[in-house]
Amino acid sequence: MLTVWGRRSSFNLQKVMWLVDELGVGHRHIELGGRFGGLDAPEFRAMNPHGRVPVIDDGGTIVWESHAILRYLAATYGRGSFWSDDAAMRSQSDRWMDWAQTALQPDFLIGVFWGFYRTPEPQRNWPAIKERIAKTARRVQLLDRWLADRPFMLGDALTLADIPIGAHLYRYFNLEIERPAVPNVEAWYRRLQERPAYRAHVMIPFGELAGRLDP
Ligand SMILES: N[C@@H](CCC(=O)N[C@@H](CS)C(=O)NCC(=O)O)C(=O)O
Repeated sequence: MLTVWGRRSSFNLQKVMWLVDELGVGHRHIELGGRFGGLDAPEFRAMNPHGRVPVIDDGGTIVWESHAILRYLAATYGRGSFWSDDAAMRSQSDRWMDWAQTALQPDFLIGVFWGFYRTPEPQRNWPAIKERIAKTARRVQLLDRWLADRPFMLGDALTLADIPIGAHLYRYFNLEIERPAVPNVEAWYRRLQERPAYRAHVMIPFGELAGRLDP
């Protein structure tokens, strides 16, 4: 039996739960971290020395780091759909997953979501926030060009390439910030919202995180 630990409000947990649901893997989910605590418990630290969520235990195989978990789940339960044995094919998802974590995430999730939404108003650094909003806009415009002739990131079907970027969209489109017109990204976001797994695990209202710099 697969067990997944992490609070439902965690962006990194949401990606994992979205894929678990897309794959239809039976599982048990345990809320942990944030107001649920438990990150410093010795038994949790024994699984993840960093004390962070998400973590999975799949019949004794323990994995932490959300993208490592996505790849493990895809390779184990999604061969032929979310996982290819061909390295060149896999690299197509890999590059967008890595781009999401190393480029989009610092600009949007850290710079805008944390810098603006999660920071109490008196502490906000507006020049830095504005710069990150503008950088995020340029990244989303690049996505808009990429998505001009494909319904999902790699073509006709949802793949791992959609998950980390797609998980950002709910927050991006629900913050009170300036956004450029990005019709192709908006159409992709609508397609993701048609998926029950996306609605169940990514479209989680995040009001409890407003103005809170603690996890
Ligand atoms: N790079 C890690 C980041 C893990 C991480 O920072 N998780 C956050 C939640 S999104 C966390 O555990 N925060 C502490 C808490 O929830 O109490 C990953 O992708 O899994």
